[in-house]
Amino acid sequence: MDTEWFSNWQHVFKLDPDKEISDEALDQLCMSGTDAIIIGGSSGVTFENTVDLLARVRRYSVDCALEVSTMDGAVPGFDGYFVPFVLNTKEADWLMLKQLEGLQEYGHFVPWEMTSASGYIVLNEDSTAAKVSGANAKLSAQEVLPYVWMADRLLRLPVVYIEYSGMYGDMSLLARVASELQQAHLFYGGGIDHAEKAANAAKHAKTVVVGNIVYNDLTAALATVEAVKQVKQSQKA
Ligand code: 1GP
Repeated sequence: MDTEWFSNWQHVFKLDPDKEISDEALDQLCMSGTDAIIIGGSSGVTFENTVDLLARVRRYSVDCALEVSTMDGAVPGFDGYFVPFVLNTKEADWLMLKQLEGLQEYGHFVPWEMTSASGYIVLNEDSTAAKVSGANAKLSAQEVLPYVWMADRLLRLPVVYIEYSGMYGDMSLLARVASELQQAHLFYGGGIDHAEKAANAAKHAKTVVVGNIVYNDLTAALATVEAVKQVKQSQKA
């Protein structure tokens, strides 16, 4: 059963603290009807740029979560925290050791009830996320499924995140993953630069994450909110 603090999120904008965003653009994103802003990035994340972006998003009532990918960027005051575990990495650092280091240092301060492990399956081998984390991203659908079973059924992680960062993913694979999940909440992110792509992802993922297009085409980014909401509404009917 999906009763986590992020259960109701259908659409999310992911903002990179290492990238510039104007007050006007941020205002439109936070007022767009999206369910949350996730702050996170694969490189250049610091305490300062994370605090700065959090403070700016805090002017709005929208939920704001942190994806904790570096100890430097571990900032208090968010509504929730995702700790990513890259399931298809070859490096123990990204599977568990960095997270463990974080707990050794800050474990006593973790707000556990709003902190969730996020089981990432990184599927775009050219993405920074894949390169930084040493992910074995070239996987067939058949090869992805055991990762999904491990995350969802063995480890019982609350989140499975299908991550194509920078590239629109295989929607038939996403559909297959969705149909296999027994309890985890499915996030999809990657290459959504158009309302239609957002709508297609929303047919399968519980939460659709829109990242980079925010910086390249704000109008297209904003249109994804309504597209996702419409699909979710029709699924309810
Ligand atoms: C990245 O999944 C997110 O972590 C979103 O991907 O930047 O390609 O939209 P994009």
